[in-house]
Amino acid sequence: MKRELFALIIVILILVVFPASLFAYQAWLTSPSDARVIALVANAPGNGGWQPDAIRVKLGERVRLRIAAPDVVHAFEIPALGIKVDEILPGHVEEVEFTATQVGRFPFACTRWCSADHWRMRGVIEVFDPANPNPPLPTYAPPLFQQLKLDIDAMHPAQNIPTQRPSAAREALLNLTISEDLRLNSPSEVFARLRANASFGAYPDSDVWDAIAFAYRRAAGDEAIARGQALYARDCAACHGEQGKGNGPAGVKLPGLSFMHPTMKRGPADFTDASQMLGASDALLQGKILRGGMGTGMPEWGSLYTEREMWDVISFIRTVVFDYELR
Ligand code: HEC
Ligand SMILES: [Cu+2]
Repeated sequence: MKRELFALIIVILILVVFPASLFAYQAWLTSPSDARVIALVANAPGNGGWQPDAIRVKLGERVRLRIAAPDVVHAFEIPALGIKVDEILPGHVEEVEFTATQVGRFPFACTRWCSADHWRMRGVIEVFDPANPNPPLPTYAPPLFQQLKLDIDAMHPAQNIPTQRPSAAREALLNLTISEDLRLNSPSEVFARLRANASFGAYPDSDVWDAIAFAYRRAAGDEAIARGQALYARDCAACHGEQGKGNGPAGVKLPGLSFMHPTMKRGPADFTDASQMLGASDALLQGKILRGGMGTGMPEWGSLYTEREMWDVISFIRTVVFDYELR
């Protein structure tokens, strides 16, 4: 009997106490005591924005951000490090911990529309190496619009405009093959090439446009379009409007194109305007999104978005003029 009790105690030790102590040891290893606590206050830009908006961290340092949102609901993200806090409620404090394993400048941003100026709510975390305080600057491949020497501030009227909204589903019945480069050419240029191509001669303009819509949809892929839709809703709709009409509440007072071209309209771009959108290549749209609108009020997204995110959101913007009949 005594032996059995002894054996039972051993079994309990192995099954319960040992794993529990391992767990406790791990928790101790990652205990907050070794992290540097940095208090970060999230206020809408009109109330002071991020405070501080520049944070310097030593390479290898463990950091615990303690984020408070005094005014309204905010969110926090460092896209390049994959760190995010989806919601910081007024009066609450959210914490997020990470180790700075990489030297560089990592922009962070609020990802919740908190005010008309929300998109200005950005800051930067700089990770430096005390042993090597002036590392050589990294070199980047120039973006497509620079390689192509596109003037992204020029107007880009389409030479060819369809009379009805091109439909990818209608084209699926015809199954025409297009080999033009959809990233480098505008849809209007693709149309001109196809019209000049004898093998399309028998088809009316509307069929050629449907084929172009179908080609754009297939080149993007429905998953990219869905990802782009989520980004658009989060980051763009407040200015460009839910339906892309350029009528979002946060955009009404912005100078828009009138800043550079005095006769043009104010406010954000209207993505339903085929006369401009079909004249823009994806490369041109990417340039605008990457760099921003230089005085028009269009923010830059190059420091926050990955290249894939930019193409994703462009794929979604195309659905405003092209009917992909997505469900
Ligand atoms: C703060 C308001 C605002 C936000 C947010 C915003 N935009 Fe804009 N956007 C503008 C304004 C203003 C313009 C300049 C007007 C124009 O080009 O017709 C513009 C222009 C553009 C253009 C250029 C269109 C063209 O025909 O050359 C693109 C593309 C664009 N925005 C995409 C986006 C995307 C994608 C997002 C989200 C990631 C976004 N915008 C977020 C205000 C905004
Ligand atoms: Cu915000």
